[in-house]
Amino acid sequence: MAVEPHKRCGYVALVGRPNVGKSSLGNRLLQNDRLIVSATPGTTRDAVALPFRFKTRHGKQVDFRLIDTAGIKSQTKLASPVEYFSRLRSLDAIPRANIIFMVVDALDGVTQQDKAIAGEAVKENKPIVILVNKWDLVLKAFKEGDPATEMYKSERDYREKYERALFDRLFFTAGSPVIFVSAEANFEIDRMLNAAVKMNRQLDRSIPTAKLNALFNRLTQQTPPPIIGGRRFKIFYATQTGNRPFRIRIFCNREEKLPENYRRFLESHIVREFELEGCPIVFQLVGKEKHKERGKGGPLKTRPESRKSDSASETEFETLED
Ligand SMILES: Nc1nc2c(ncn2[C@@H]2O[C@H](COP(=O)(O)OP(=O)(O)OP(=O)(O)O)[C@@H](O)[C@H]2O)c(=O)[nH]1
Ligand SMILES: [Mg+2]
Repeated sequence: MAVEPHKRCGYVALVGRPNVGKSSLGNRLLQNDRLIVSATPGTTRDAVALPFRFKTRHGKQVDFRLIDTAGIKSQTKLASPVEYFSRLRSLDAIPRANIIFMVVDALDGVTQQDKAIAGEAVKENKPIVILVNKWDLVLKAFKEGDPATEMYKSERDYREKYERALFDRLFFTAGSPVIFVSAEANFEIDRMLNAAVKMNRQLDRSIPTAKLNALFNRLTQQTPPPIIGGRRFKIFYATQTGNRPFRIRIFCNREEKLPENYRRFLESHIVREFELEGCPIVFQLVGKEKHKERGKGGPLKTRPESRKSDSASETEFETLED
């Protein structure tokens, strides 16, 4: 079957600190040298969307739009108005994207600034794939017996410790997939895209209500929510109300009494149970009073969701038949 040339596609944004290799990875994805790469941090100034097509391992073709962004510096380290506007454009790319490729450096580990950048994507309820770039430098260090590698048994040990430290720092992401890549060595580039395609499929999943409630029953029995102000948070019933981001409405006793760490606990278990790695879940809590009002036909007020809904959600990825 002929491939339709102008199908709409999904936006994937490469975000991260300056110099971590976003544009280099972008060039690998685009299979050309269109994006400027340089050892000087702050090379990319703008956030431009560029189309490219990827053939999955199942032979399907998927159209993407890649947004390469300027490295995001801490606000206190901005040296000029140009840097200020570059930073703004990078942050603006986050709500526009369907999926965030968050790039971190394999040698530096996850820094405070990485944490802040991931926080921006989480604030927008965006699904995140974490790319640990410059993996070739780690392999080289081990090969050459670099003294910095002495505290690790092997590359594998380094990788495991890196991943553990990463989740420690980025504990607030919803179990994002982590891929160790190298733009320089063209290593695992297809895996990045397969992860994005998979995530895009996951984002359209329906969570079966019966299974969701069974999970909540099990979780609240095994690990009851903490008692706050003399009363325990109680879940009566939960149901999915939307996708991109996943929205789950929870009918409960007191909507203001769900502590953040318990919210994360519920989110991480839903993500694990329904294989939604990296996809944030937004809970809309409906307390008993509101629940009653609703029964009377009153307004159903929910918790504020993300600042914007997934702006690109109508332009889903399109899978084109060969
Ligand atoms: N060894 C190694 N070097 C890399 C890799 N990826 C990028 N680099 C180098 O890292 C430097 C920065 O690369 P860029 O792609 O410009 O990084 P960036 O994140 O786009 O940087 P900004 O646009 O300044 O934010 C360049 O010198 C690249 O050659 C990699 O996988 N391995
Ligand atoms: Mg760049």
